[in-house]
Amino acid sequence: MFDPKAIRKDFPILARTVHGKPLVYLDNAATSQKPRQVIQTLVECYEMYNSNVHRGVHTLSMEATERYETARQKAADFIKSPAPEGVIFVRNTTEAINLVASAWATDNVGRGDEIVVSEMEHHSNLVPWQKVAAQKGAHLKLLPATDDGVIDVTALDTVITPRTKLVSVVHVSNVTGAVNPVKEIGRRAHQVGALFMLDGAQSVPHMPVDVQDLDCDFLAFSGHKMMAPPGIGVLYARLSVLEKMEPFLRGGEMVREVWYDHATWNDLPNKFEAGTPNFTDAVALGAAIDYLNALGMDAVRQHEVELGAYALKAFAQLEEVDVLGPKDARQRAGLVTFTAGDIHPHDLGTFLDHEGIAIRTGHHCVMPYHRKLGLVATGRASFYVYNTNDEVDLLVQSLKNALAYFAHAS
Ligand code: C6P
Repeated sequence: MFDPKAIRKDFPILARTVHGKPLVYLDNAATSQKPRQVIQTLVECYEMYNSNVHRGVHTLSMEATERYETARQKAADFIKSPAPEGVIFVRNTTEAINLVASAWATDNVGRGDEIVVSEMEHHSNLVPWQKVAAQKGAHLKLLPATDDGVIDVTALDTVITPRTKLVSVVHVSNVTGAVNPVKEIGRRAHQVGALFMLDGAQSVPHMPVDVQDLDCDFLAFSGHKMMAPPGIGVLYARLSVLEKMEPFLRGGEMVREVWYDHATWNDLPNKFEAGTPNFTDAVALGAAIDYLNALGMDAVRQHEVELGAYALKAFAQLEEVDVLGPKDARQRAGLVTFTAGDIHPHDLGTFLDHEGIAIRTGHHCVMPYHRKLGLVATGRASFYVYNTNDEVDLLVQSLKNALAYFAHAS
């Protein structure tokens, strides 16, 4: 049985206090906490087999290499990649998207071509494409969002055209929480011969994600949002696409043979992993995946839908609080972005922090969409496997206290 109270015991940090109150950690969309099993994996790595991978014939190097490649297989299985070579280890979602914007777009986007994103993209899936568009003389086009904060599929046929080379959208919005209709978007992209990329930063940690079922050509995600350390992430790519791409970075390990004036490239995935990779954190990502698999991703998703529904219902009772995104908890991930009357989100964040509650406040690196909604900043509570209804109750009670406090203060 899925038991968040038992799960909490695996996360040492959840036992600490903040300002004398038990920590209520509701900033999981920014980064998640780490279970003992992941922390222990890192300790074991440094204490037992730390050594460079793919470079040594000695025992430690071979042990490290074996564990690094096992982690790749685990990541591949987690997203149902048909082959481990389709998993490129990178630092994070941002680097994964930049890899595609650099290595793929350089040779595949030309003057007058189109790149399509949505208007709710994180800066990581917008700013790299602005550069590609400017350099290549291409057009960056936007899929609009509905009033409910979901990518509007009625716009697909007009925005995505035969000139479109790539459609890259956020699977789950880190602002509206919407689970976007990505299969439909991908179908339309492929219909016009474009490639289809998903920003999976907020989906892969929270729900089953199957790259074959979604039929995406690229998928980017970050380890630190799914219980692994920061500094390790994944770019999944379809092998047939990856094979035709030039390398992203050049240097050691990505080469097969080097002469003074030229070089040839290593096989996949090494071709895209120049320099010593972050093998320790990759192994820890493998441990995080083991942890999530033991819980079961269907159960993780179910828990967050229930928690989200519970939070939406509680928030609905607060008159001054407006929640962004779909009304139906099944159409959204376990995160709730909101405004609370006239209280500036930063003041609210500070007030809640004094209650031991960590939420994120600001534009969440999605400035243009906030601007479009006429908002400068919002508050966001985001959940994970260890959060409970009791914590939602504490959040709601503290929100009520904040509303009363700031009403009195003004
Ligand atoms: N969003 C948030 O608090 P990195 O930083 O590369 O691991 O992830 C970037 C990123 C890309 N896409 C989406 C949808 C994201 O949510 C994020 C990270 C965090 O919402 C930090 S800004």
